[in-house]
Amino acid sequence: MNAPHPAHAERSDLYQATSPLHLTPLWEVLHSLVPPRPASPCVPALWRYGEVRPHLMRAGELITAAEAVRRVLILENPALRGQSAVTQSLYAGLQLLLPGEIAPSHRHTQTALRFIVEGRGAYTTVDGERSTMHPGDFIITPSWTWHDHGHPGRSCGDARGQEADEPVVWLDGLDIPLVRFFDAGFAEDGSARSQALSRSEGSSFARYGYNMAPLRGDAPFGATSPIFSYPYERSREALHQLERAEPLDPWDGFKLRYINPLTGASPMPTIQPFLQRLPPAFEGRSSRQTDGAVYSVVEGAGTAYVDAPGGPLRFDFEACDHFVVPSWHALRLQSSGGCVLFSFSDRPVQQSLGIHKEERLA
Ligand code: GTQ
Repeated sequence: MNAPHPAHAERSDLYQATSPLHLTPLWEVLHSLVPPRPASPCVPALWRYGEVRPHLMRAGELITAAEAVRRVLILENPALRGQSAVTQSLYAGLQLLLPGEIAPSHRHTQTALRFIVEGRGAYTTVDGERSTMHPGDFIITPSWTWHDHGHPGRSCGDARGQEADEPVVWLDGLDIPLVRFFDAGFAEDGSARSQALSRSEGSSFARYGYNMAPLRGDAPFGATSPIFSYPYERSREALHQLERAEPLDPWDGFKLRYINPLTGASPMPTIQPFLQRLPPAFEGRSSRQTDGAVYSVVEGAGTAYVDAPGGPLRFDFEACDHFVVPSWHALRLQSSGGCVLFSFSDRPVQQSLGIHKEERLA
C-alpha cells in the first residue's frame, strides 16, 4: 500500500472548511459537469396500453373530471419517479374524459399538446374555439390561453355522425419540467367552468390550414401556431401518399414534422411533434439525437430497439402503447406489418440554443 498523498488530508480540510460557506471545488465535479457526451439520468420505458387502460378506467370510477380538474395518469420516467417528468424537459400523461364530463377552464404558462388515443365525442376549447377530438388528431393549447375540455356524450354526437358515447383518452404533452426549470410558471382558474365560444369550430384551420393566411393581423399566438387542431385524416393521407410514390428514409421510414404555417418552424416554441409511417417489412437503421422523445403508437405494431447503458432494450409495441427514448440513446425501429407513430421532443429549444445534435448510425 502506498502512503496517502500528502496533500489529500489537507485537501479534505479545505473541502470541510469551504462547505459551510457553500463553496465546492470544481475539480471534484468537472467531469460530470461537462461530460464528454450526454449521460441522461432518464431510462427508456414502455407503457402498454392494455396494462394502463384498466387503471385509467378505474380512475374514471373513483374521481370525476370536475373534482380532479384534469383526470390524468402521468407517464413518469422510471428513473425520475416523483418528478412528473417523462424526460428531463417534458411531461406526458394520459387524460380520460367520460361522456357528460367537463374539465374546467384554466390557463397556464406551460404549453400543451394533445394527441387523441381513443374515443369520440369530446372536444377541447382553446381561446373561444372548440375542436372536436378524433383519434390521431394533434391539438395545441398555446401558453396562457384559456382551455377546457368537454364530452357532451350521445346527445350532441360527433359532427361526422359517428358514435360519440364512449370514454375519450388522449396523450397530454407539456413543457412542465422546462418551465419549472426556469421558475417561470403562472396559472389561473377561469371564472366559468366552460369558456364562452367566440368563434366557429374550424375557423383557425380555415384561416391558416390551407397554405393561405389572412391579409391583416399579427400572429395571434406569437411563436405558437394559429391552428389548434391538425386532423389525423389529413396528416395520415400525406404519409400514405409519400409511401405510395416516394423513396423511404432508411432510418425514419416516412416522417414529417408538424409546422406552424406562418413560420415553417415547430408549432410550439418548446415542443416539436412528428408523425411517422413505417411501411410493411420496415427494418430501420439506428440513430440517436440529443432530444429525447415520447412516442404514441397510432396504428399497427412494431419493435423499438433502444440502446441503454445496461444493454439494448427491446420494446414490442402495438396501437395505443407509449414509449420514451431518452437523449442520446440510439433507436432502431422495425415493423413487419407497417405502423404509424406520433412522437414529440424538445428539439426546438435545443435548436434555438444551437446545441441540437443528431447522429445517423450505419
Ligand atoms: O389539460 O390543462 O396533463 O394543465 C397536465 C396539466 C393536462 C390540461 C395535464 C394540465 C393539463
